[in-house]
Amino acid sequence: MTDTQPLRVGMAGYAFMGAAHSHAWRTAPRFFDLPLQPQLTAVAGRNADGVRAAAGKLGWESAETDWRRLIERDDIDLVDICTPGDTHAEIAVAALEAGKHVLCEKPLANSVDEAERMTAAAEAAAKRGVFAMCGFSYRRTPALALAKRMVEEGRLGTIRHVRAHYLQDWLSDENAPMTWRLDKGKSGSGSLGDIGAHIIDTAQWLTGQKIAGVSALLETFVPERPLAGNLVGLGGQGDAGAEAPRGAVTVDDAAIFSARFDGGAASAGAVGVFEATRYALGRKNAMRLELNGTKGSLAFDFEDMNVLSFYEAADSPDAGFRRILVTEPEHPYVGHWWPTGHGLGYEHGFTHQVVDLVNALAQRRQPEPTFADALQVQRVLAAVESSAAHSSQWQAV
Ligand code: SOE
Repeated sequence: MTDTQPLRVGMAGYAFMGAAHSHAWRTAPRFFDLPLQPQLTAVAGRNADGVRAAAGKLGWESAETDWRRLIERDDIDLVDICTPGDTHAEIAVAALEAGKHVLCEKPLANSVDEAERMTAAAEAAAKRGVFAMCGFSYRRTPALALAKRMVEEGRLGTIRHVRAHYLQDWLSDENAPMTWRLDKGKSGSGSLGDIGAHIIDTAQWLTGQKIAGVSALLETFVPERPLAGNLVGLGGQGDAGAEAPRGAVTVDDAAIFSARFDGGAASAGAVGVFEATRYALGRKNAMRLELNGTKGSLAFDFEDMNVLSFYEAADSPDAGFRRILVTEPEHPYVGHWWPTGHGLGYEHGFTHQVVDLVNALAQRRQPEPTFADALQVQRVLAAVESSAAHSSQWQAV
């Protein structure tokens, strides 16, 4: 450990994302030379026993039962928001106005209005050297960071097609119990905002183009689900059984939409097809992206996350797609970990997110994605919902 200046972190929430972020705060300084030393100062959660247990298990120095304590305490420099979307705006705006940096999980908010307020607070705070970032961590998956590098180098030429699917299956069983992710008041939307937000952000980031309009449909296959006692994680605690009382699902189970991109710096905008679902039986976390350009194509599947497939028109006709194993020291982030071929996992994207955030803060530079980037994603989510509510009519973003 070096004696660099501390970055004292207060985290709100301690479930799946809280565990992933805690791992990242603990691990980043052990594999990367950081200009600031993250300290896990406090974790906040409403349940006193639960948050104290989480502090011990996840390595936090203290526990608070109210997120407002993270704002009040003068020994916290950054608030990390790992709670459901209905609390993001209140916590982020309060933290920024109190002069604390913010890392906020995706999606940024549960509405465009909230996202706009958060972005305004972030832009005002940035003028005071206080910065905010949204946690679209897939940008820090080495294979996707390599894809971004290749697109920027022009290896694909002009992007014509974006094909983006995020396939999970944890709701395929109609008796899988209710969870906060199925309650619009808590989560804002279902598959659309939870996993659709990832493919929207990643597609816009990779192409350098923004989605300008969509035509969409949303589907809720199972309108009611068993209420179970201990609702945590993705699908609650096991199958509550068909006889349990059932509650209304108020969000989408699946989102499907076509999109037109604005072209960014390129001449003509790309066109895209997007799908996000929790019913793709057998697909566990298959975030799949394919870009087709005039000079090449790239393909990625998170279920094979150390590989990037690349097709180059200049290759010989029988070359086909190359399978790039993204584990070489010259690949993004990889050289800090294991020897070539050993591979990285889901959690490494969160650690790389901390590394890039800490480096930006030390250089007093705006980290990315910004809240404005995340607001653009929120606008696409809203356009999808609007189109789906009006017979899939074309909806400008
Ligand atoms: C559930 O769909 C989930 O945990 C998302 O909420 C995360 O953002 C994604 O990284 C994995 O799947």
